[in-house]
Amino acid sequence: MQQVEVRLGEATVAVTTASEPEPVAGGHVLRGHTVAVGCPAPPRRFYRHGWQSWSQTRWLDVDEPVAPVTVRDLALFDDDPVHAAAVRHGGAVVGAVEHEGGVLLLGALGIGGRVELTDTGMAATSDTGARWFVAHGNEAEVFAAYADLLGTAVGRRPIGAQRVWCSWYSFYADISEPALHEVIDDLDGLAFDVVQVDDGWQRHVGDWEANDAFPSGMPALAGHIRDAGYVPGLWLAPLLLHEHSRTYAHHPEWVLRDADGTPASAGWNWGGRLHALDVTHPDALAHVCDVLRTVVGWGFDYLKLDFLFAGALAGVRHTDVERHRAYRDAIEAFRDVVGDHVVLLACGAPVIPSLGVFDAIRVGPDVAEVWENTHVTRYLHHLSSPQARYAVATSIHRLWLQPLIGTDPDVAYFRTRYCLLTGEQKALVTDLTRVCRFRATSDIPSTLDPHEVDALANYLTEDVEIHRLGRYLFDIGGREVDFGPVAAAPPVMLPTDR
Ligand code: 9PG
Repeated sequence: MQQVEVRLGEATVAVTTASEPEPVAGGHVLRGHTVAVGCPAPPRRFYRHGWQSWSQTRWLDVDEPVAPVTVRDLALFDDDPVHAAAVRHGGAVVGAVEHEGGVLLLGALGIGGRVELTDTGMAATSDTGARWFVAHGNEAEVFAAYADLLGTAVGRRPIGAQRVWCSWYSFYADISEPALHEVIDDLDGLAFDVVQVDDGWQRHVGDWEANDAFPSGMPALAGHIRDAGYVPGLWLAPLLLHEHSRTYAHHPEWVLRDADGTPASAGWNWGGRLHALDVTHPDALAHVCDVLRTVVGWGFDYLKLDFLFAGALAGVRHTDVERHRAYRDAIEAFRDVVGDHVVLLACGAPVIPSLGVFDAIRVGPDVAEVWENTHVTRYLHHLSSPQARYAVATSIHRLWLQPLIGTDPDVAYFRTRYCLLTGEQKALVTDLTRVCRFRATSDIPSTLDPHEVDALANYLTEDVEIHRLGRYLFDIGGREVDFGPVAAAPPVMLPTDR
């Protein structure tokens, strides 16, 4: 390790690296499993890049307390559980500090790594690679330069704008063939590209067959969607096995284990414990590839693959590969199986390791028909649970990914019925979807007022130009929209003893 000074634009930055910094477009490349950078002036804010789709991603004040989620099962859905007890602010793969003279960015040119805020700058470690990019200057420029190198190192696969009707935020898991048929009739004339069937069609999480609410079967449903003029889309959580699934009962040897040999927890949902499929086990991988081959064979050309963090949890695997590498190998196999034409949307997914394989990725937690779930944020410190405010805050901080992958901020709401969001809050979420170039809703036209149907119809067909004017300020079709008051405000939490 050596400590050297490197000239980055206008600034001189002290770096700790294993080899001489190598100049590249927009910055320098450092090497080493651990590297560090010193900020030219005291850090004011830290860009915390959440590990997976739902994980909080935000510029935080360096003085904000580190407030871990207080419930272990929730922590599994929150951010990288390996770092849940970290005492410093940190993020996955990339981090940045803002000081009075600009922004200093440090990011891995690979699929893993953690960047932590230090008193004087940032320190980073990685088990998956040893190349880092460091840059200093204007925020937009340093992130664009990083994205470019990251795209070359890991991959890029950006897609055009999407218009999706998704069943989740109206029906939740209570979907059925007749209910979806009714919606499809109801969508008549609305310019969606995709009708995506979400959670609720399967026998169990892990048993990916139609349940009794879909008596005609999934190929018939896909055919019905296609006949109506839409691309059939389907949700599945291919890397999870519910403890009560048949697949888990038959193949307990397929799950990730803790060091003591017990099946590792991948969280709690659907009324039971979840386990993570160990996709380094050749039979487990073959099984999940079969599932994907089958659903594509049914006629679904748009797949929302959810809860993918399960593939990169720490634990004992059949083959001892680093956890992000295990995830990456699996999703590359998924892409090979489904082919190039299928749109793959990642959700609950480690973000950087998904680049180049997925067409789009959820870039924030779930929206909800409430703005803020204050009990969950205040008492449990859980900012990745469904709430519209944090969906806006996290998604808007992930736009630098757009040259590499489609950015899905979750759905917009046009409805007044069954929705507690104010008109202003709904408008901000809708503007977020415009900025993200990913337009989705779960609203059912027959539950909308006539003017709400018009608003939805216009939203799907409008052609607005978008210009970014600042970190949070956008020109959207001639309107100035400021996401700052929502996106920059710290969460409301009770003080912690840390
Ligand atoms: C289906 C949903 C939808 C949604 C996904 C995902 O318990 N939790 O913290 C939790 C977080 C997210 C979540 C569900 C539960 O939502 O993001 O769009 O597909 O699964 O179950």
